Amino acid sequence: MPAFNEEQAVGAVVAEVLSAVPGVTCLVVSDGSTDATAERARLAGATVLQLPFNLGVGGAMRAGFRYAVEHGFTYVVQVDADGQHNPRDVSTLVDALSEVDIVIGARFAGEGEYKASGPRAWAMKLLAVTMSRIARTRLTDTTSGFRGAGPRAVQLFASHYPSEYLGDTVESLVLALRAGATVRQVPVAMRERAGGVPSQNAFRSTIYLVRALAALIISLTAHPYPLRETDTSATGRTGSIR
Ligand SMILES: Nc1nc2c(ncn2[C@@H]2O[C@H](COP(=O)(O)OP(=O)(O)O)[C@@H](O)[C@H]2O)c(=O)[nH]1
Ligand SMILES: [Mg+2]
Repeated sequence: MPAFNEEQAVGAVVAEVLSAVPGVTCLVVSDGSTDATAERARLAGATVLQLPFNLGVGGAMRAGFRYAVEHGFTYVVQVDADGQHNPRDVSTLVDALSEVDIVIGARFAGEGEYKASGPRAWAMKLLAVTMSRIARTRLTDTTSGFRGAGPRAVQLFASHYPSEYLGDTVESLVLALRAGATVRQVPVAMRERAGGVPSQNAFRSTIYLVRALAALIISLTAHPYPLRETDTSATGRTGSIR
C-alpha cells in the first residue's frame, strides 16, 4: 500500500484489508510522509516501511516488491491507502493470478459509476487502446493502481520497477509485457477517497496522463528484461530497504 500523507484514511483502510482478506500481510510504504501515516498504519495492524524521503509511487512500489521477495511472498496486491479500492475485490484479483502474471482492477469495465471527461478521458482512451494492443487483451484502465502480481511479476518488479515520475503504472505494465508477462483486467468499482486530499488535481492528472503516454513510447523502445520465477538479483544486493 503506497501511502503519502494519508493519516486520515490509512488506518481504516488497513483494518478493512485485514478483515476482508484474513491472513495477509499488509505492508504500508510510507513515502516520506510528514504526518502520522506510519503510526496510524502500524496501530491498525500493518507492517510499515518508512522511506526517509519521497520517492513517488514507483519507488515505493519497488521497495514493497523488494520487501516481498526478501520475505518470501509470492503474491502482491497493490491497494491505495485512501480507501478508493475496495479490499473485498482483492480476492478476485488474486484468483485471476492463477491464470496470468498481472491483474488490473479496472474501472470502465462495467462496474461502478466512475467517469472521466475532456482531455483526461481522451488520454485514458488512447492509453487503453494502445495498451490493449500490446497486451493482446482488453485493458480499459491502464493507470489503475489496483493491481495484483503473481510470482514471476513479483520477481521482475523487485528488481525492475520504474520509479521515475513518468506514469509508473503504464511503464511497469509495458516493462512486464515486454518481459513476456501476461495481463488481464477484472472489473471493479472505485469508491470516493475516505479523507485527505488527492496528490494530483485535475490539471496535474491530465499532465500525468500525457507523461504516461510519453513513457509508453519510451518504454516500448527500451531493452526488455527477462521474466524468471526466481531471481537472485533482487536480494543480496548492497543494503536492503528497511
Ligand atoms: N508512496 C507514495 N504514494 C503516493 C504518493 N502520492 C500518492 N501516493 C499514494 O498513491 C495512492 C493514490 O494516490 P491518489 O493521490 O489518491 O491518486 P488518485 O487516486 O489517482 O487521485 C494513495 O494511496 C496515495 O497515498 C507518493 O509520492 N508516494
Ligand atoms: Mg486516490
